Amino acid sequence: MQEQPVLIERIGRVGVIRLNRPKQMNAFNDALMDALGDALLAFDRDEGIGAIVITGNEKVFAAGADIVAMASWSYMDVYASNFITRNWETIRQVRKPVIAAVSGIAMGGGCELALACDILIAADNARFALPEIKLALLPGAGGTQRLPRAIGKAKAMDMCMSGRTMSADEAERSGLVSRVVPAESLRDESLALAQTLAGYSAPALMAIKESVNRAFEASLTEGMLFERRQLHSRFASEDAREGMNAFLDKRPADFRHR
Ligand code: CO8
Repeated sequence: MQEQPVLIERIGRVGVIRLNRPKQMNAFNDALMDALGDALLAFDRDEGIGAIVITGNEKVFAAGADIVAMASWSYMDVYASNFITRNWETIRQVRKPVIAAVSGIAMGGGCELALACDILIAADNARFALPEIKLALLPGAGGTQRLPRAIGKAKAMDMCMSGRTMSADEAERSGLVSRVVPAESLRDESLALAQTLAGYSAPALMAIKESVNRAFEASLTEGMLFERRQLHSRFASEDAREGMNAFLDKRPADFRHR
């Protein structure tokens, strides 16, 4: 029987997606990216899910695009099929928080997928690289755009042009990852964070995600206006009423995600 390219698990209100082509170091082919996109959209539609975790195995998050598949493609193949745009960017449609839990190698498209997530937790053995230059390609799945926004031009140019590897420590110092944890506790720490988020008001988290992402698209004035209107609209939500009343009553809030 053929292996599933991603494995799906539900843990309470958390949806876990495990990249699963271990023999190919989780290299991305169409089957994997279609399955990842389907799983992300299914969890996003599911009212019983409040946060999503994408992970790999202990040794590798993902080693990037499948070079075996790409080696024979022509310009017309990738242009006509809209390579990458077609099915790699489904993650941009997801409105719930997505956490990347990265252990081991996150290279090329693997690093770019992690960069496309909202929060990136790295195990202390994680290694990040955009080595496409070594193939005479370039980081074409958002790497040249998201990396400078995350770590600034100097380090982004260095990583994209040299193809060098960045350790988990340097990645944390540089702002590429949110937190570094011991490899053996990556799963527990990621799930604990996801469970915390999933316990908060889902529409409030969506408003935060939209607002923070807007910071990369808009001027400060426009971004602030967007943020302010998001805040104002929170006052029309049942959850904000409940959150503030629960604080006043000194009891835990019971959010209904409304
Ligand atoms: N694609 C296909 N197969 C791969 C890939 C990959 N990206 N990476 C590893 N594999 C396979 C190897 O071929 C090998 O298979 P086999 O056992 O059949 O020979 C198996 O996985 C194990 O790999 P290694 O023996 O090389 O294992 P090591 O532990 O020695 O090395 C590395 C691991 C460092 C990850 C090494 O395999 C490597 O450098 N891989 C390539 C990484 C890379 O270059 N990634 C970028 C790919 S391009 C990309 O992601 C671009 C995305 C968007 C741009 C699009 C442009 C058009």
